[in-house]
Amino acid sequence: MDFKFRHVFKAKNGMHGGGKRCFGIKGPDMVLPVPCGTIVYDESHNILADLCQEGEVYIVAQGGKGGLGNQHFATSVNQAPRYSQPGLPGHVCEITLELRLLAEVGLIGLPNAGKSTLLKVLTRANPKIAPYPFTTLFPNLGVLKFIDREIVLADIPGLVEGASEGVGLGHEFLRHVERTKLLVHMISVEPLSADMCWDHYETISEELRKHNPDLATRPTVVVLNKLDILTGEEMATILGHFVSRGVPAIAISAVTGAGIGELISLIQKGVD
Ligand SMILES: Nc1nc2c(ncn2[C@@H]2O[C@H](COP(=O)(O)OP(=O)(O)OP(=O)(O)O)[C@@H](O)[C@H]2O)c(=O)[nH]1
Ligand SMILES: [Mg+2]
Repeated sequence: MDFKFRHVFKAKNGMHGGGKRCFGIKGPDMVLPVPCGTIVYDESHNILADLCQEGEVYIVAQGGKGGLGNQHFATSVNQAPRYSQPGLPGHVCEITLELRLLAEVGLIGLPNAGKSTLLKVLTRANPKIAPYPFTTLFPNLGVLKFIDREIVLADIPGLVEGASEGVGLGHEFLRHVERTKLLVHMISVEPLSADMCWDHYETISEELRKHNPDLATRPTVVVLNKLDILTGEEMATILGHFVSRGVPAIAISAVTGAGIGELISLIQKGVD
């Protein structure tokens, strides 16, 4: 947001030199703080820096070198020359900043699948959850804690058909899952029919493929959510439908907690 409405950043000039051989004070650096995971591009979209480490610094535009005062040009016959060298202008350039979150696991799926509910169950994040699509407007991060390690999960806004071409909110956020090691693809069983659940799965898989073929081959845990609204038999039918198409899935309920233990161990295995 800091860069959304303000586009011109200019460091202050250094001070002028003065009499008695005084040089002017250097102008203060203009520092633009950015979150970890920010990529800096130049005008032709080449990557200048990928700032992934806390405290990492990249100099985008070097200030101009100060000029030399007249004392530098003094000679024995001209001890106070009327000449001095002017300072050089600073570097001016145009850059693009792009944030790609540094999460190990990305939660993806259609709107209303229960991604934010799952994030809330797995981590201490407190995302907004509501029974309508597009509740999540910006990615949420949460940390899944184990005794010996922590895994960062990103819950991104729901994707829809055409997301890879800019439909809905998802396109803007698909890049946030590009760095993840593992995707958790959530499908709500709410349509109640195995065919429709499969359609939803294919819609999202297709958008991932179109956005970046790498994402389509990323290790993925397919999760059928809202197990609690089905009978055991109905759930088994849907799971069978996925398995027969070569996509093993697990069934969970983010609300009752059923299947969450199994999902956690799959996540742990998936990122190791
Ligand atoms: N019955 C049932 N409802 C669930 C379950 N998980 C989530 N829900 C409900 O589904 C609705 C949508 O949940 P969210 O977590 O906001 O869904 P989302 O995938 O984050 O949705 P977007 O942010 O719009 O993409 C909410 O009303 C949840 O309470 C579940 O396991 N069972
Ligand atoms: Mg959400």
